[in-house]
Amino acid sequence: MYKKALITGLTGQDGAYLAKLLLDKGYEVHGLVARRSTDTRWRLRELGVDSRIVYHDGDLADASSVQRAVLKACPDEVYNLGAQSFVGSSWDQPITTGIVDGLGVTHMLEAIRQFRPQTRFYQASTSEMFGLIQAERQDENTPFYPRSPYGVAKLYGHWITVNYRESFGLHASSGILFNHESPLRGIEFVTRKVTDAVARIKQGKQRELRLGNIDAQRDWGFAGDYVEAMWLMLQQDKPDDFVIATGVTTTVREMCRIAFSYVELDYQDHVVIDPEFFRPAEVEVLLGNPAKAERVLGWSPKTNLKTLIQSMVDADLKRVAKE
Ligand code: NAP
Ligand code: F7E
Repeated sequence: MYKKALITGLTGQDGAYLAKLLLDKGYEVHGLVARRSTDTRWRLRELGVDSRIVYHDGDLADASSVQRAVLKACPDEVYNLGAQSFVGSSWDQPITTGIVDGLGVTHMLEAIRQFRPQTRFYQASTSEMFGLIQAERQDENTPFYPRSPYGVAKLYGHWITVNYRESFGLHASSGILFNHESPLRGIEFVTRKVTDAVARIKQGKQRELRLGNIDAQRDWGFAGDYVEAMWLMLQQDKPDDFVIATGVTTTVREMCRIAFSYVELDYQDHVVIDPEFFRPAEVEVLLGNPAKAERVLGWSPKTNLKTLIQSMVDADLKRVAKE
């Protein structure tokens, strides 16, 4: 018997990779997709999966649409990836971020509890919940200290997932994922902002790249590897929480060096520090410990940062050349 999955955030980076993974495994894939005035399905087309998905019009802020999607899709598994996911915007839209990234999780958990309690649930939690880090390497037992409205909203989403698991016995798991990137990453995130700029500068279409705090450190992995961990969590007998990371941390500065040097440029000739891109409160360093995921799920990252950034530069070089 094939399984049915419902993905929120289907049109985002992770949604597209996860849809492909599940379709390849023989799942019937449904997506909750919010109406927008512009096309949002380009990532699904890029991976060749857009016509193989059952779409449900809905928004995580609208509990009735979430309920309808669950009732119509009758999913075996729900992956809740929908979110206002850009940390920088969360200071400009703190209320929307709180409703979608926080309350939206409860809308989905309530729909499952009331109408389909056998459904397994995955919550897209984040290393941003660690924020001002309380341990050098963060794992499932590290205390949280979020530093942005995004981190705070996600922390609510995380704890309500734990609470519904403990209160109602739902098979609800939370993946605490560290930064993961790909050629399908949104252009506002720093890796993609850099690889897009490298491609433009190399082709004479841009001269400089304006960045904020390039001394910040992140534990960056490849999104394609990370969606596999999401799926593995829902295949376990017992729901649980897992840190998904590479265990290596790198500065934004070093990531720039990797990207520019790949096309024989020196980042120091092009990067300009601009106060506009500094945050009201910064997460200076993140470094995950994925030992539990390795032990219980048998998961480990397959892609290192250099290979990842070079693949993103390659994709951007091709795209920019066609513009
Ligand atoms: P993304 O590319 O920004 O995608 C976000 C998705 O959420 C998009 O499909 C977006 O739809 C959808 N969405 C936004 N508001 C919505 C609403 N009100 N109702 C329903 N859907 C809505 O994010 P991502 O990188 O794929 O990340 C996936 C999830 O993992 C997010 O929850 C994110 O917070 C979390 N996460 C990401 C990372 C990472 O490094 N990528 C790490 C940890 C956790 P539109 O296309 O219509 O805007
Ligand atoms: O910033 C610094 C910035 O926006 C990374 C989301 O997927 O991962 C992501 O959140 C670092 C920060 O990602 C610029 O200050 C410097 O220290 O690429 P980012 P993020 O904030 O880490 C987590 C795990 C999520 O859950 C989120 O959804 O880079 N930085 N200069 C800059 N960042 C940006 N965006 N732009 C700059 O110009």
